[in-house]
Amino acid sequence: MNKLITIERHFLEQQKSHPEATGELTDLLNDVAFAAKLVRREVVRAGLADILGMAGTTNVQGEEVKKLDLFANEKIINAIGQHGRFALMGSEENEGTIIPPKNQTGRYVLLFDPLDGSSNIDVNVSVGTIFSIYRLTGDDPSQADVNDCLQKGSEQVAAGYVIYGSSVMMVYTTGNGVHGFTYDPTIGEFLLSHENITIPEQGKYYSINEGSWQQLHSSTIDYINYLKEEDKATGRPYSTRYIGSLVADFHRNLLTGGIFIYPATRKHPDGKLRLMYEANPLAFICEQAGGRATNGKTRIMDIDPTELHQRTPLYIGSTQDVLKAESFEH
Ligand code: P6P
Repeated sequence: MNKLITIERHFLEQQKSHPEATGELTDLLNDVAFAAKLVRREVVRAGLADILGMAGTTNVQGEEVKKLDLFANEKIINAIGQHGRFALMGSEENEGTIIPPKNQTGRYVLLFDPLDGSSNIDVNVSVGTIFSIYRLTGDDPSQADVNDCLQKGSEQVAAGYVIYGSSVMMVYTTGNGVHGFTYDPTIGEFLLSHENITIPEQGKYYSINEGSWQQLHSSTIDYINYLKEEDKATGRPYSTRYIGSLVADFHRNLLTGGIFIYPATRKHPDGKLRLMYEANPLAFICEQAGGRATNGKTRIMDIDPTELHQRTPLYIGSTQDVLKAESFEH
């Protein structure tokens, strides 16, 4: 029988393992969980609420913005910004940094992708919210600027994601392991369902868009062909699993083992995925679960950021699988 532990209770328990904690991070995480409940409410009824379809605008990525992207972005900014705990925010949907509605008083920075994989919303495929939290680099919140958003992933104090799927789950880490919570709509709470998630050392799934075959570099093609060869001793051939929704693909591989790759391609020479609010938070979670995350050569969380929306190739998942993939890249 699962102990009925809410995510708020779990945040508090985690705080107790940090004697120096002031409780501020706990408050931030509670704000994020609350925002997740607001987004969930709309996502799960998207087909009914006439909020499907293009909002007719495009985001900084030049991608069509669906109404739910816009909604999720606004909800997160307002639901979290109103308490003044964050001095600054950065979102996939906003070109520049966001100063929360309340004046800059908090000592933290929130970077997030409000609704990743949103192109899947209309066909009822899982989508997700990804978040990453840093401390300000200086002491004066009113002086916070974009440089506070450009810290290495290794400086994150917390990271997580919400997956809006067959059930809605929130998964997070503060550096003390990875913990998953399943939303119970009958009580409106995220309840602990996956304590101390660890990723298998090696998996049997690989996730890559094989439709980009013509754009892949030969080293990536060689690795994928290696995975397709028959060799029981090394658990091959692997099975391919690619949903086209990063959070959904990552979450499956986190629980079952495997590797997700969005490599450098001819169309995306720096990869497609974003370092600050996609690769870094998932890398923090993956490493805390015992996995590995690199750009094919360098640890994701060691990359020195230069731009808020910069892209990176991403090899993430079971340690043995990522190491094997890297061996083809050298
Ligand atoms: P492709 C969704 O648009 C997304 O940002 C990620 O969620 C997903 O992993 C990736 O792009 C899919 O990209 O080029 O395979 O369609």
